[in-house]
Amino acid sequence: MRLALTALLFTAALSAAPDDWREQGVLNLANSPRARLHSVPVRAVKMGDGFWSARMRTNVERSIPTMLALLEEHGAVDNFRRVSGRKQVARKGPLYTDSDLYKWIEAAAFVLQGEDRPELRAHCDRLIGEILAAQEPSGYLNTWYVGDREKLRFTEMQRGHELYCLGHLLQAGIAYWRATGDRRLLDGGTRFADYLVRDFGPGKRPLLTGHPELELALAELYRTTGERRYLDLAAYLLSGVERERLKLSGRDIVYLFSGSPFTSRTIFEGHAVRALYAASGAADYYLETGDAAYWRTLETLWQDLVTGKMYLTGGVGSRAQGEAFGRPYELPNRDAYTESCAAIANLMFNWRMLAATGQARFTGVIERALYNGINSGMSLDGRLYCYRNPLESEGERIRNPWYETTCCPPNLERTFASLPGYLYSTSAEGVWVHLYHNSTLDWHLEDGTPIVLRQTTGYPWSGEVSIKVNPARETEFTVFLRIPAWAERPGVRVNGAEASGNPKPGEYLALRRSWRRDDVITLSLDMPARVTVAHPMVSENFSRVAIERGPLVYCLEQHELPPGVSVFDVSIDTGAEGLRPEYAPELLGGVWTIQTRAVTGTRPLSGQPLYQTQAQVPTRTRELRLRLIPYYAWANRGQAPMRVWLPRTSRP
Ligand code: FUB
Ligand code: ZN
Repeated sequence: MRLALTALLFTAALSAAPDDWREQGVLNLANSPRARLHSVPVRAVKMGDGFWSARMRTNVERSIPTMLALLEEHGAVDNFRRVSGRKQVARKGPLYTDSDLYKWIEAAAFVLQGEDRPELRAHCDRLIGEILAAQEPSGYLNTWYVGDREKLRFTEMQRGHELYCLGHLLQAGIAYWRATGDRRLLDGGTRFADYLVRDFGPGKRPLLTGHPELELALAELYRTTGERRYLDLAAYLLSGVERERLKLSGRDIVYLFSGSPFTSRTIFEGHAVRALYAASGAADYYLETGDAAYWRTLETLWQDLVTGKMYLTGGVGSRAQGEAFGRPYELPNRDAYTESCAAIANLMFNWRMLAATGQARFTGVIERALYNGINSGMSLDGRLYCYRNPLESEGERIRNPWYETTCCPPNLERTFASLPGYLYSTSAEGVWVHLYHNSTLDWHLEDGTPIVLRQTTGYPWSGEVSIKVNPARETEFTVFLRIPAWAERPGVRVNGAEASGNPKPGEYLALRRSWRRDDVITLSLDMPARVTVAHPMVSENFSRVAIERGPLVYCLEQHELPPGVSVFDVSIDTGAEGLRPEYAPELLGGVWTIQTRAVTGTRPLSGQPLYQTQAQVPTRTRELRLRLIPYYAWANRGQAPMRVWLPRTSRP
């Protein structure tokens, strides 16, 4: 009764405020009972010049337009025209191509949430028309299960992707509504969701997300409409109650990360993207319900992830076989699967965990994945994409404009386009600063007081951050400032005086006071290059080191070595003066490199036997100087061997 009343009030509030679409962020957590933090709208954050705005400009000017041309060329739009009868063509591509177009629209929608781009909007409007023209009166919409394949609908749920595509349709529809107030695509997706609610579930036909994704989309649809039935459908999918009706085997259950109660899970296993999308949906469910069993599972899984299954880059998925998680500490570098979508899913999962708690350990993972394992996924010119993001390479081709399974490129595009929505949050106590970048937040505190936060920084190259706090009137509230876990001696000052409270690495510093116009917070993060070692059970990295600086992981690319010297025969000298950050304005769009001394053998690798006695190993080495580049920027000067984890010289 109480729930029904809440839902009623929520719906009423929505219909009373038709402009709500302008207020909603990456997630609309405004009414989520277990969300401590609430997203701010993407449009409330204007990015200033800097690291991410350069990337975002390339995204909107190159990646998004070229990807639309490729989607057209490969038939992703024609597949809809074929179903609507607008074009007589064969269906092209694998059975999940609809989702690629939906993700592209979502990317465009995030751009439109921040700025007017009439041409981009016109493309979206045209595509929405094409998509909706293919929708059946029942609400069903999928370009694969038509014609001869119609009889297979909802019979191939392990592999079918019907629900995965619907999840992306809903997310695109919601993002486009939040961009423009235009509900057409959202209403189309909702019609399909209603079709499911009507015909599937306990006592009706069974349903399973062979590829989780619909769960999180349904939670967001609930947040958008206030209609409880969508959250209930997500709960049903997460409950795994249908495993017997669908005769699922243990292998399916592991691989799909669905088909058993989410709350029975104790480890991340199986297909990495599926598992992390499922966990994201489960976190959404927790944010709406506070179900303690869900929270216990989410915590257990998070620990499993960060203690043994996540790469230094924030990438996940160790095995090509099944695109799957491996055992704990199974983190091969060259064979790392680390799909771009999996790193993005890692961000999505941690964003929800952060919203629930306000704990910086989740933001640390977000930042790690974003700057490294996600960022590496798109070339600097915005036209090529990585599907895999390994930490070592012999120089094989890694970046392509298009993949037969092209899930990653539009996923990267929607992530970059939505970035302003990840910098700040609000809570009942005040405002949170998660990520550092030149930007202006123009929003309000949760008591309604308008506030502008102006952030100035050279992050991630420099650790100096200044934030001007401008509430419309003097108001007491807290500014939560994230102190990255790697920061050794963080300094925080307010109006020039040392801030009260102890800034602890890996936590948020709560700065509570009566804030007045033009109060200034300064944050100083020392950013030396640092030497990172892996747990001894990560056998590949035994007696190797990786170099990091600030949020960035570094690597050695063959281009940095003289002829005849291989990245596989270099040990670096990490001694006190061994690592020197240096700015290279002409390199890779302008990056800070790490200069280091190193040693290499004097015999070419190709002439060396597979095995030899220790005594036969030549002892002569030669010294060289080299520079490491940020990992995200590798494979932008043509293909070349690359290594993140490097042997360290034993030379004194
Ligand atoms: O199955 C659709 C997409 O293809 C998944 O999200 C990716 O991991 C890849 O398997
Ligand atoms: Zn992908």
